[in-house]
Amino acid sequence: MLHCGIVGLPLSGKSTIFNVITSSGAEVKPYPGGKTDPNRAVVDVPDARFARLAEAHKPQKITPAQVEFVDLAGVSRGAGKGEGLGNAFLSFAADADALIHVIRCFDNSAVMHPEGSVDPVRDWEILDMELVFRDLSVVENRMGRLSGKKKLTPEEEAERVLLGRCRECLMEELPIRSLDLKPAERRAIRGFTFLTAKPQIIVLNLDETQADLEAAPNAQALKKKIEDASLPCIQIYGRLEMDLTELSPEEAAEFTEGLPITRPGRERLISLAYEALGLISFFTCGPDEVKAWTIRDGESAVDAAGAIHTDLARGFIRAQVVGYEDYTKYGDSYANCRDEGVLRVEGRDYRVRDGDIIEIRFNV
Ligand SMILES: Nc1nc2c(ncn2[C@@H]2O[C@H](COP(=O)(O)OP(=O)(O)O)[C@@H](O)[C@H]2O)c(=O)[nH]1
Ligand SMILES: [Mg+2]
Repeated sequence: MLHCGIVGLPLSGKSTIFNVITSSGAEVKPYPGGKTDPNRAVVDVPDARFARLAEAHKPQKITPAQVEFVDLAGVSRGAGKGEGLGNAFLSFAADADALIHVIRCFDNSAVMHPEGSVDPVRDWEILDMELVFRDLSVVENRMGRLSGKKKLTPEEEAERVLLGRCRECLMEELPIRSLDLKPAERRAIRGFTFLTAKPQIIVLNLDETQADLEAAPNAQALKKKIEDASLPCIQIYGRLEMDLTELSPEEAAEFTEGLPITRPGRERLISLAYEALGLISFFTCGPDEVKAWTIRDGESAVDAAGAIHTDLARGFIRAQVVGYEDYTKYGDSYANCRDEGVLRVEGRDYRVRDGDIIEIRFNV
């Protein structure tokens, strides 16, 4: 399952956004393992195709794709070096597949700002710097340990060179994400769980009085920053959208008139996280269960089999595949699709497409 950690300065609206994402009653599942943690929630991925397939099959069980969100403690200026980011923060943030960075644009004198004024560009940079400092201290720790050794193994020597590149990048205040690393190099540093190596999604938390970014404080610099950062970025009306979750769609429409809210913030954010991470869904459909599975775009039929069960990858023979459009066009039935000639038999290297309905034939 995809894990997203929500980061940002104190009082930027992290908990508000977390509530927007998780407050839509039906989709929220209790945290697996029985533990309840008010700062963590598992949410169904909204997907109209999946809903339609479930409706057509009426299976005993429906299992949508899910994403976990964690509302992390606020990061203050200086936290990345001085007293540290805190163990709870680090253990969750290090675990995350992506960081959702909430930046305060709303200007409301009733809500204090830790820096004394509202400036989204400054806040954005403060948070990024704290992540850079933390990663830098991890790099220096490890390099210090390596340089204390008399002789390095070839692997350690390669690691030292690679960490040197990471350090150089961080010293320039750039995220490790911006380094052009080979897949093997990425794997080699995975264990350090660098926070600046994680994909980041920017959430600009606006007030209902701010019809667009133009109305945000320091708007011109903010627009430039968004362009330069080239990160996925969305605008959410945190508090307003949280209030909307309690209203009927008709009532909600009244409140959002004139605001660029076409889909609920929850849906937009989850879809964006999927996109930013290069994830796609494929489906398995039957009378027992209709299930959505998450894999990376570019993965093959045998990877898809492995996502279902290691046995299916090990004993993979072939995959029967129909695209979503064809499947629904021909009555949600493999038999019909076969008759119509749209059911394909694919080998292990077939590149799975978003929305494919797949059945794996295997033998173990
Ligand atoms: N006016 C306004 N207030 C907001 C908005 N988002 C959050 N707040 C308020 O700001 C305060 C801090 O929000 P919270 O989500 O707890 O921030 P956190 O510390 O980052 O988790 C709360 O009183 C929220 O009601 C917003 O979009 N507009
Ligand atoms: Mg909070």
